[in-house]
Amino acid sequence: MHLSALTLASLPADIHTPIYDRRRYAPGVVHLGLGAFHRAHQAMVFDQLLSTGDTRWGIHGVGMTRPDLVNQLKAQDGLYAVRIADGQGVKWQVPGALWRTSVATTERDTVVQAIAAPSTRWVTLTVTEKGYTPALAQLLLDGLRLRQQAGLSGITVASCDNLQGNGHKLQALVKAQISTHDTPTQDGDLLSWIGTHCAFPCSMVDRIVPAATPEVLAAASQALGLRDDASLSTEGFWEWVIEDRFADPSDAALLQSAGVRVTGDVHSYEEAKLRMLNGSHTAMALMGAVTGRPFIASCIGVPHIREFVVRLMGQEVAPHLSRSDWADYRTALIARFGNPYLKHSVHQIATDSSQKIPQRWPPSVLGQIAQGASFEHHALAAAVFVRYTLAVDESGQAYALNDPQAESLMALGTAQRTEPEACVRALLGREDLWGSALPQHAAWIARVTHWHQHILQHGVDHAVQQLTEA
Ligand code: CS2
Repeated sequence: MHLSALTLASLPADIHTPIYDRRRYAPGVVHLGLGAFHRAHQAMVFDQLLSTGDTRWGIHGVGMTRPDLVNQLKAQDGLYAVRIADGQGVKWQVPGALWRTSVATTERDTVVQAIAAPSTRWVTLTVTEKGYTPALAQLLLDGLRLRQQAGLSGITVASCDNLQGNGHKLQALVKAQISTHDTPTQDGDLLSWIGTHCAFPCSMVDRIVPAATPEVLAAASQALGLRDDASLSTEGFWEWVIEDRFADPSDAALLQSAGVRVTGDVHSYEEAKLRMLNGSHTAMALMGAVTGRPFIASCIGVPHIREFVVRLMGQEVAPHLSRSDWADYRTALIARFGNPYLKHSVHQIATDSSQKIPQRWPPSVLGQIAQGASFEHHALAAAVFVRYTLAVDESGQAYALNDPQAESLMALGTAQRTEPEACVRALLGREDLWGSALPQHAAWIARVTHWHQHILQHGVDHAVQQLTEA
């Protein structure tokens, strides 16, 4: 038997389950990008708010393209179990905030209507770095225009993707879309209505939530006594820092009561998280992919990789952060990376590296350059990225490059077997990855070339050892 509204009551007593009525009210939140992360992060915050008796936080979850997860969740009435596990212990919880589900590609009108529904107060987004397209902006605009025409209230539109200034980026995308597509009068009206009534706060979200593995699904059915095809595994740690900018200002206090940090300064949290957590993640993921280590925990468990990550953060990232408690943050991160319950696949994190690297590495490298300081760790990481584009690991196992730029990266990357230097130059010349300054920087290119040669000759581990023993 599956987990569902009908079987919920049969769960063991120690599993935390929703205590509120999930059928009587319309959702107040439309979430775009219904994946693992949202279900183990914001959906659990909204679950907590619903538990207080505030019925406005039910979610209409929208899968952007693939129907499989949405179908599984539909079959389970939007219910799924989350294993929260780390050094502090293991517990299971079934959040109940997901009330409706749709797929944007096949049910676009339903999604537009959901954004325009009178009960909707928030739209949250985790559509990944590559999801910020004109099509996304148009989807939002179609919903917002209906709200404006119906004389409804404005809403909070909160981007929760790993992008610096994510709220500003989303707002700019929506504005640009209005100017390109609407007629001048409509255009001005809608633009000023959005400006006056809607809010696009920046936000930083953090919780490690790997894609579920068969092991997690098996553990779920063991713990629940029911089959759950949508279960997830995560850590105890979570953080949501959001800019104090809401369509309904009273949401600030509510979110705070559920453990969310509401602040005027999201920026310092964003930059620390993107460059320390995500920057190290990308470096380890690429190292793991090339050396054949499957999980982040297997990488951080190797002393020289651990030392590499500690130094990358302390020597090259931290000096440019406005967050002063970075040393504690780093200690916590190292422990989180080592969480043995999180089988966080390096290939999952290496997915879309071309979209992730720009936020994660170049700001620190440029900061080091400006101070005349060393950027060896980032240079080595960049060299591993070049090696990664060969799509075969050091023991000869092929892997797929899952990236919107896969074709062009592999076309450039293949040349490293015969013309390694030209290949490094070509890959480092791409402004879409490195920005406009780094491709011109001779010392940067020279150091990446150095480490790349070392890697081709002696392997990634040897290079990392040499750097960390220096
Ligand atoms: C990871 C993130 O896949 C990735 O790119 O770096 O998903 C990371 O696990 C989260 O941002 C943690 O909050």
